[in-house]
Amino acid sequence: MFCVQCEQTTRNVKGVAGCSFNNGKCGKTGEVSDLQDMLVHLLQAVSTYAVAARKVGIVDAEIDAYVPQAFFSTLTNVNFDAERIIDFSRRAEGYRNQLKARYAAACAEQGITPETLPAAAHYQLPDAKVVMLSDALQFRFNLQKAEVGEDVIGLRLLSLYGLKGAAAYMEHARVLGQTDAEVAGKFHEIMAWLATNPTDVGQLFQCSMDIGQLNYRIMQMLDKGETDTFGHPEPTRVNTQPIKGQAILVSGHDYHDLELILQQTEGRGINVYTHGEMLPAHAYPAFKKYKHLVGNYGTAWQNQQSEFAAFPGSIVMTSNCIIDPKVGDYTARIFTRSIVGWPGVTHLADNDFTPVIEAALAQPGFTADAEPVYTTTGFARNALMGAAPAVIEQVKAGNIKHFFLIGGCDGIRDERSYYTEMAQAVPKDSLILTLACGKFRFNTLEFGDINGIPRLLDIGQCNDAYSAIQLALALADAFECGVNDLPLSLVLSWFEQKAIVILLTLLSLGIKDIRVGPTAPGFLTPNLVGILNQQFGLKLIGSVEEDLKDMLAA
Ligand code: SF4
Ligand code: SF3
Repeated sequence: MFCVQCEQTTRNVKGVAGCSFNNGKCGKTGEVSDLQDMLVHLLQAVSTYAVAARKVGIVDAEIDAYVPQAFFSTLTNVNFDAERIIDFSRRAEGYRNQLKARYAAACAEQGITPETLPAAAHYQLPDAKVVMLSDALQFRFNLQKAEVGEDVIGLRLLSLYGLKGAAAYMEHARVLGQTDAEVAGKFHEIMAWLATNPTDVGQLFQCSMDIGQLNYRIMQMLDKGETDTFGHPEPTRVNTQPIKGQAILVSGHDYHDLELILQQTEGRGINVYTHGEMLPAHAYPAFKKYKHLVGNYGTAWQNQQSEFAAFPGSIVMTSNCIIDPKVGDYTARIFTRSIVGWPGVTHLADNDFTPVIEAALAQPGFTADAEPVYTTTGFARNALMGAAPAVIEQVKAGNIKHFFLIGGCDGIRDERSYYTEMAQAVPKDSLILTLACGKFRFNTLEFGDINGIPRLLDIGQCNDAYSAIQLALALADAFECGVNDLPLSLVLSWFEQKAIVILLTLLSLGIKDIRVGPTAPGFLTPNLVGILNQQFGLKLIGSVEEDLKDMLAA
């Protein structure tokens, strides 16, 4: 195996080695990793045919939806089940064959000579897993390192991993009814182009910016899907402590699944809790009507093995991030949905959550109410825009002097305490905006307010970076300056590919001087990090004191 896509990738004394041998740091086996490389190869073949097919008028919405969905299964901490990855590959091969035949027929009908597509687009999936695994060796993404150099490999991976993040958001948007044939066409073009193993550094760099721009459109679609379906989030206080009674915990990013679970548990005497990135659900009007949605339990993904073990009910993983449930011995009461998979864990392929309800009822539940501890969420686009005039007034009066966006993913490294320390160290006349799961390190601390405006404003999930961008644009408009001229500092934490694509989106919008940590992405060479620093002022986090001085002086 070779995998270097996430922040916890294997490092040695010489630097980043990437995960190799038999197991990744995340628990992904070498077998699953190689099969995922094969799946990506097949999905690129589908996209190659989808691009050709579009030129003769064939656009297939089902295939357009499938490719990003299956690609999503290869993100960090999403699917660890070899058999499911093989199933995704078989279906991909079926779609490729279908497109191939339809393309040939359309060319014949229109009197067009079919394009000669690269050999990779014709790959035949073998029957036996052992042959798949030996084939997969030729699909590793660092194979040509000696030939093309590590910067080219790094830029290819920046695009591939960024596109994985965009694919995940496409799937989240699709679940809420938001699809766009043009976006899908652009996605296929990039997939197909990356399959040609490009070597031009300028073109590769431009590709990563194109992915950033594409993802901006996708986040806009997702925002529309969420707000059209569930209403606009309103600032909402959420209890983070247990309530007496039987319980279901819903994790991941998929609000549609949460809604189904709430509908199917209504009147059953079961309390439903959000976990991790599901927290902002409490702020949507559509969810407020469910009285049995009682609170948020647990913190960020990396703590799930102890937190789920202690949860006396059943658990549903609607999307990333799952880690080994055997460690906490809760395999029998955790369930996966959609692209998520773990061998031996029950996967719910349809919308019937009866097994989850039965598993919850078989558990003791919480025996008493705990003393409530609250956090507040729901400062997404609409609420921020509503608050903007008051914020602008306070800025003009000199009471708010700086904005910090402390956003991104959490993870295991001790260095991540930087983000808590930063939130605590920023001057009292500044506002802190948060999004994604990194906030769980400090979102129950008391930050107070500035003349009624809370100093800590949680925007929502990682994809709600879209709302943060809208606020920045509105402030820039109000102060008649560019976003880079605002007293706004972005301090991001990354873990996996969704964070990579959000970073690409911010860079593609021309946003400069972003700080990112806890480490540089392992697939970027020091040379590439240097180029990003030169072009965008992108910096790695350092000490809280020095970074703060620098940000406030800017
Ligand atoms: Fe390693 Fe991360 Fe890849 Fe898992 S996802 S194998 S930890 S680089
Ligand atoms: Fe990322 Fe798993 Fe936290 Fe959506 S998805 S934020 S880590």
